[in-house]
Amino acid sequence: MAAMQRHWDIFCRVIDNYGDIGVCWRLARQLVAEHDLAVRLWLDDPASLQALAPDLLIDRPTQRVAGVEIVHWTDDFAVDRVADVVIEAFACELPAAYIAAMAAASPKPYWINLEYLTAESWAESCHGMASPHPSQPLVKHFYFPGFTPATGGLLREMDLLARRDAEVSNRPPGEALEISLFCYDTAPVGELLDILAASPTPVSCLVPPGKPLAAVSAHLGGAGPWQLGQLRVQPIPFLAQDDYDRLLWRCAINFVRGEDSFVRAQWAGQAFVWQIYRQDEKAHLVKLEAFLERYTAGLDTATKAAAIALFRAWNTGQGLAAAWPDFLAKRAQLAEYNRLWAAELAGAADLAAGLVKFCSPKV
Ligand code: TRH
Repeated sequence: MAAMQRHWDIFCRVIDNYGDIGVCWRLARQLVAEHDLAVRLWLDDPASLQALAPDLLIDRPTQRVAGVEIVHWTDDFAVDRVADVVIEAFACELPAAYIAAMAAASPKPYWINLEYLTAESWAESCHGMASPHPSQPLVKHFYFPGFTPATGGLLREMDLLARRDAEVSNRPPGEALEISLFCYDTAPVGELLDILAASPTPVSCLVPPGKPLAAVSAHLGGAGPWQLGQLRVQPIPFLAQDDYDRLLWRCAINFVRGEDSFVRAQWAGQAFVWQIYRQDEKAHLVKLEAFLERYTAGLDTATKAAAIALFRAWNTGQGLAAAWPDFLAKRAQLAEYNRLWAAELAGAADLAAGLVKFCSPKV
């Protein structure tokens, strides 16, 4: 590794939820652990990271966790040094003083805008695109995560699938069908619970705090846990990111949302249902269809129809009761397919490795 690329600054603003920091924290840890880089994570809302990284102390201006230097990004931001690679996560807008310092630096740092994940094909043509700064001698590059080798790939730790397989092979089969429920409060959660409550066999539904638990409480009343016939609905704590992975490996069906949990469910190799982050004018439904087209391309007709129907029902609130029985019946086929899907995706370079390569001096 050339010395000039050792220092990376990642800037992250939390818009809402945990996706922005979820992605940045995962990336930062991986750059340290697998690429031996010195990474600073500038974060405007440390409390949101504490949920995913319980070792973090929210009242510290700066601290080191998992080898990453975490700096509270406040309004009185001052530049001490410019990194060799600067990641602006999700167009969060770097401080003007930092941009000026980048412009004055020699050599100029690599400046990357890390974009949101989409399965739409335009991500391939936009990936890597250069955007010269209007007034400074700087060029920013757009880095698009994605599902094909022509994009920036997906976040995946080097040993992730091996760790998953080792843990799954040691696990005794449980009595109940385990379901994890991470969703927005706009999902048809009440309808799902009613369907599950009619199950003739035991079902355990594990619900993290925040919007998922709020939606469950709104439907069932009280704070839980709840027992409804064969259905047990169990509130669980918000888990550290690595423990959340283990939960996804363990559950037979994972409801996930947004960006990062959606990707983790794909690595988990279990059946999953994705609730996409809502956008104005239903733009998210176009993204959903783009993913469904890519993801279900290798499925047999019946399993494909079952997956598509459930994803659409979960995202539109229409048709859940009709879609659920087929999805449930196909969950073993979906799990098997998802393991192959994960293995195929893992054949491409992971996002962190791709970024390191992208930001290496071209000789
Ligand atoms: O929280 P999200 O809804 O984040 C969203 C999306 O990223 C969306 O695209 C973005 O625009 C918006 O935020 C601002 O869902 P996501 O992306 O799955 O992020 C959740 C993170 O929380 C992910 O890193 C997994 C982690 N997590 C845990 O670490 N432990 C837990 O117990 C749970 C439930 C999640």
